[in-house]
Amino acid sequence: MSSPTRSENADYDFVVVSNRLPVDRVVDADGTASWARSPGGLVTALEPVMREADGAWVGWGGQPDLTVDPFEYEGIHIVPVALSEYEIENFYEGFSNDTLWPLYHDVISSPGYHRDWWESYVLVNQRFADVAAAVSAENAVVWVQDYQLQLVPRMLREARPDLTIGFFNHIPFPPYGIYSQLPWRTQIVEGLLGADVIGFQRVADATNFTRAVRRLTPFPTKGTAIEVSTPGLRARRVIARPFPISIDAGSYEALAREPRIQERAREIREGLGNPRTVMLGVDRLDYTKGIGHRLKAFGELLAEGRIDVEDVTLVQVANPSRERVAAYMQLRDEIELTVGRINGDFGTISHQAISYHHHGYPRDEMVALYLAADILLVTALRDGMNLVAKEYVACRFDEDGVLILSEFTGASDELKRALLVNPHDIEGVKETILSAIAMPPRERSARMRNMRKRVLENDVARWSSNFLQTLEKARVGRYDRIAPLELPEELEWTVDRRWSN
Ligand code: GDG
Repeated sequence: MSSPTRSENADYDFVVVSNRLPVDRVVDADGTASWARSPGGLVTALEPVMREADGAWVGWGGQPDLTVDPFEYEGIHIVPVALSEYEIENFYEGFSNDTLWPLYHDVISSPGYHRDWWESYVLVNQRFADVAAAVSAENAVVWVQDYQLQLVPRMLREARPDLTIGFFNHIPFPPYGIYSQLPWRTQIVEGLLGADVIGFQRVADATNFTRAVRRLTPFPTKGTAIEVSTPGLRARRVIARPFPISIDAGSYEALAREPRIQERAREIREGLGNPRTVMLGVDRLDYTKGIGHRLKAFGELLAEGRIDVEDVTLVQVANPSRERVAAYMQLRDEIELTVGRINGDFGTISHQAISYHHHGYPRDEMVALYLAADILLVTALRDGMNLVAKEYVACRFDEDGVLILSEFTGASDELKRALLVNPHDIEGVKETILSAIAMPPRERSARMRNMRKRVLENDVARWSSNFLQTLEKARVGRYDRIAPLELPEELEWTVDRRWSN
């Protein structure tokens, strides 16, 4: 185990810490193990920064008891952290995915509060902090990612006060009335306050957090600034503000422009029996995504004869997720029962109502699906951002396609020309689906053009550079001289200019 202080070979000036590494351990049929790059947006966003800064990435390799020495992968220094089977059950599936995830998503599912899960969360966070402390050079910048590691900023600051520490929360931060259920609510807030800059997806997440700080700590807050004074440590100004994440929009558009992908999109439509309208849903199979609400609206439209199965097909990709957590097993059963019923009731020999896929696809196929879809349906009940919505927009270089987007996603703050829906309002969702089907081409393209401008301008490279520039200002101590900003009601797309503190 690494020591909690700086080790002899601590020589990375930039360190990213996330639960999962940017590479996955893959084992061939003959038992040979190797590493493959995981396709996530975070990797794409941080890769150029990592290379330039000669950075290290600290994270878990995705399998139990994987004790592997640090290694280099395509120019990135990978520093694996081992998790035991017990820790995967208690820290990861338990506290992260069955306590924090439902609590932070409006308690859509009931969070479990178990002291042994919490103990495991503390221990594992300490391990990540120890490893990060050991590999960080003097005065390094460390960027911690997401809700699994909220105690790491404080643990790291205690071990290494010289570091500049950033934290980004990919999921929502709940209102205090919900957050206050958490028996360990004060420890989590104190853990996060170890960072210099705490980033959230939406304005509402940042204001929820500062409100929790006011209720649970003696630290004064003003707009984006929190004045933290801890006995024995220098008083610091912590900045908590939104940095809405995005995608590598250019690479999605480039793929969509490839003739082979467009050909594949045509094949997909043909395979569906060339319906007039193809609607698409792409989600991890998660109760936050509102897949059931979408199916209900679609099923009712078919039952009422307001759409015809010959004309409209819904393609639903439900990527398997957290399959050992009980709430996810139950959700899968519910969704698949509903899909089966709708297909049984309305399908014909030549036309299925719902083309349902419980597996993941390669990115090429995803882009072909985006191109094949006249309408993308995003009906999340709560979602930090929702990258799928942005990917659809980035792919539609033809300026066609209609985005139906839940107002409970972070993306709805920026994509105002989507058809915004409240997914709980089933009649509203049904009406919106009908308007999307009937929308004239001119209106489709005007809306899509507007959304494309935002997604292409505010891409993920811009997101990471905005965050890191803010962190750099914290590093050189400039915050002490910068007046805190007031948080607006909601985020405008010009966020980057207005928030350039
Ligand atoms: C969390 C927050 C926030 C899905 N199926 C396939 C596939 N995907 C890709 C999508 C997209 C990603 O997975 C899903 O991202 P989302 O943002 O939609 O949702 P979460 O997984 O819940 O992500 C969320 C995000 O973090 C980032 O901060 O936006 O709010 O919950 O990129 O394309 N990719 C491939 N095959 C699939 O079958 N290749």
